[in-house]
Amino acid sequence: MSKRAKYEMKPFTVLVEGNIGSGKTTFLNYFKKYENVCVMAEPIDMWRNCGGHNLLEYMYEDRERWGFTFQSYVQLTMLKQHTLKTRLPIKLMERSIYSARYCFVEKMHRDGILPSPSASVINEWFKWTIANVDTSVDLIIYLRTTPDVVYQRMQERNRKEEKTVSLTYLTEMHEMHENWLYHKTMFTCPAPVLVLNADLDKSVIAEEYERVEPHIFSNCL
Ligand code: DGT
Repeated sequence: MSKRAKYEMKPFTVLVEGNIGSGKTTFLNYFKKYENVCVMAEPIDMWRNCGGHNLLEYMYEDRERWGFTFQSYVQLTMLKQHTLKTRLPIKLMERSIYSARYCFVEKMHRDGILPSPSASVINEWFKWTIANVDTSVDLIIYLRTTPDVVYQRMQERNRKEEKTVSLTYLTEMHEMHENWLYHKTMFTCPAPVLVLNADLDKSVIAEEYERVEPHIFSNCL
C-alpha cells in the first residue's frame, strides 16, 4: 500500500498529555505552522457550554454532584476528537479518552467523588468504546512538569473555573500522570511515550519541541 493511501485511512496520531498547566496548548500551537499536521485542541469550549451549561465550572464547584455528568461529557467529546477524520498525515491531539479515564476518572473514584456505580458506568462505556471504535494512537508526548511550576502557571492564567484548584490537587494529578506515563505502574500506555521537560520556560522550550519533531515526522517523510 502506498504511504498516501495509508494516510487517507488513518493519520499518524500523537497524543499530547501532561498535568493541568503543563503547556499542552503551547506545544500544539508550535506545530500549527506545519501544513501536514492536523492540530486538535482540547474541547474545553464544549465543556464550558453544553446546552448553555458550563460543566467545567459546575464540576469544580461541586465535584460530587457534577463529577459523573462532567466525565460522561468529557468521554463523549474525546471520542469525537479521536474519530474526527483528517486528510492530513499527522494528527496531534490535546489529551485523550485515555487520560480522562486513567487519570481523572480514576482519581475521582479513588477520592470517593465518583461512587462505584457511577465509575462503573463510565468504565463500561470506556471499555466498549476502545474495543469497538478506532481510538488507536501511535505516539504519546508526555509534557513532564513539577507541581509547583504548574501551580504557578495556573495562578498566572487565572481561569475562573480553576480558582479552587489547589497545589495538593495538582500534586495528586501529577502522580496519576507519572504512574501512567512515566513509571508505567498504572494501566497500559496505548502507544510508546516520549518524555519532555516541560518545566522549561517558554523562551527555551522550543529546543525541547525540536527534539521531538523527528519522532513525529519520521513516519511521514
Ligand atoms: P495546558 O495547555 O497544558 O495548560 O492545558 P490545560 O491545563 O488548559 O488543559 P487540561 O486538559 O490539563 O485542563 C483543562 C481543565 O480541564 C483543567 O481545569 C482540568 C480539567 N480537565 C481536563 N480533563 C479533565 C477530565 O477528564 N476530568 C476532570 N475532572 N477535569 C479535567
